[in-house]
Amino acid sequence: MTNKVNQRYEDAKVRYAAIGVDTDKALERLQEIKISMHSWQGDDVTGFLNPEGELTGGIMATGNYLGAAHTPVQLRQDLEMAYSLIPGKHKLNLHAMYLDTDEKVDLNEIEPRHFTNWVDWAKEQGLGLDFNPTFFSHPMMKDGYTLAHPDKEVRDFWIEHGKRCRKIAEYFGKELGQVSIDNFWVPDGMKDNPIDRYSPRERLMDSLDEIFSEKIDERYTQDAVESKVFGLGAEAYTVGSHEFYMGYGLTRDKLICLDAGHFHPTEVISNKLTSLAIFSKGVMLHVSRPVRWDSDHVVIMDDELQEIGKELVRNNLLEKTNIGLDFFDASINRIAAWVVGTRNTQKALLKAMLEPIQELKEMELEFDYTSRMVYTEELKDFPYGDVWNYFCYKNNVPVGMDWLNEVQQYENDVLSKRG
Ligand code: RNT
Ligand code: ZN
Repeated sequence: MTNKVNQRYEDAKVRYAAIGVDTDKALERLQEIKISMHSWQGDDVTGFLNPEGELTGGIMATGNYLGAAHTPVQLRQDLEMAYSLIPGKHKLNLHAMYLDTDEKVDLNEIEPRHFTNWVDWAKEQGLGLDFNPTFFSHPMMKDGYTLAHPDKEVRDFWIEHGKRCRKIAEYFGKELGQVSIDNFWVPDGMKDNPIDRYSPRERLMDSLDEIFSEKIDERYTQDAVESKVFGLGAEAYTVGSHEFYMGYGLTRDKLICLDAGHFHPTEVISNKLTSLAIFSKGVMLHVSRPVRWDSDHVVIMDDELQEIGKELVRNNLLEKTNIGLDFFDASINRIAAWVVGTRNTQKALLKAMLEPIQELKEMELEFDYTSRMVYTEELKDFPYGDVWNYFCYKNNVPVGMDWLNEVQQYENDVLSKRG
C-alpha cells in the first residue's frame, strides 16, 4: 500500500514535470494552507447558550442523523476525530453561542473567560481559532431585526454583544499567536416588500460603526462582514446585502466575507474574488454549496469549488484570503460531512496548484485560445489524485476512502451511544 502510494506519486510527478509543474512545490504550498473548519456542522447550529437550543430564525438545518454533539466536550471529541482524518494543521471557527461555562450568561455578557476551555484545547491540538458573534436564535432578535431594529434597546443589546465578541477574538489571537477572524453575519430583513429600505441600512451602519469604534490590534483579530441576498423569513429584503457590505467593508477597511450560498443561484463568488482583491484588504470565504437556495449542503468537488481554487491560486490571492467552511447537513454522519468538505476544499486548491499557470497565462496573452483550451481540458485527466494521496500519506492521515472505516467505527463506539 505504502509503496504503491509512493510509486504512484513518482509517476505523477514525472507527468506533471513534463508540462512544467513541480508537484513537490505544490505540496509544500498546500501544507501551509489553513482551513477554518466550522464548529456548527457538529451540532446542527444549536450551540450551548441554552440547553434546549434550537434554530428560531434566520437559518435552518435539516435531518436527524444520530450522534449530534450536545456538550462542548462531545463537540471537541468529534472535532478531534475529524481533524485526525484531515491532512495538515488548521483552524476552528467558533460562534459565540459555543461558549463553554457553567455560569448562566447571556450574549451581552460573555467574556474571554467563558472560552478558556476552547483556548486550552486549541493550544493542545495546535489549532487556530476564528470567531463569530451570534445574531440569531435568540429572544432579543425581535421582529426579524437585531442591529437594524428601530428600537434602540434592541440595537444596544446586540451592539454590546458585538463589542464583547471582538474582545474574545482578540483574546484568541493573543493566546494562540495567530490572527482570529471575527465574522459578522446579521440576518436582519423583511419577509415582504418594505416601504423603507434605507433607514434599516443606516441603522445597521451606525450599529456596526459603534461596535468597531474601539481599535484593536490587527495582529490579534480582524473583523469581517458577511452579506446575504435573502434568508428564511427575510425573502424580500436583507438589510446587509452584498452592495451594503461592499460599501461598508471598503470604507471601513474590513475584510469582506463571501459565502458561496449567499447570491442568486447562477451568481458565483469565484468571479468576485479578483475584483475584491484589487480594492479590499482581504477576504473571508464561507465555502458552502447552495442547492437551489442557501441550503448549506456539504462541499463537494463541483465546478464552483474548483473555480474558487483556481482563482485563489492563479491570482496569488491565498495570502489575502481566509478560507472558512459553512455548511450543516444533519442527514448524514456529521464527522464525515466535515471531512468531505474540508478535504475537498484542500483538494481543489491542490488541483489549481498543479496547473502550469505561467504558461497558461502566456497563451492567453498571445490570444492562443486553442492551446489554452487543449491544455485546460487535457489537464482534467492528469493524476492529481495520486498527488493528493501522497499528501495524505505524508501527513499520516488515511489515504483514499480508508477514512470512512474510522468514521464508521467511531459512529458505532461513540455516536450511536448518545441520547
Ligand atoms: C448564514 C450565514 C452564516 C451562518 C453561520 C452559522 O446564512 O452563512 O455564516 O451560516 O454564522
Ligand atoms: Zn456563511
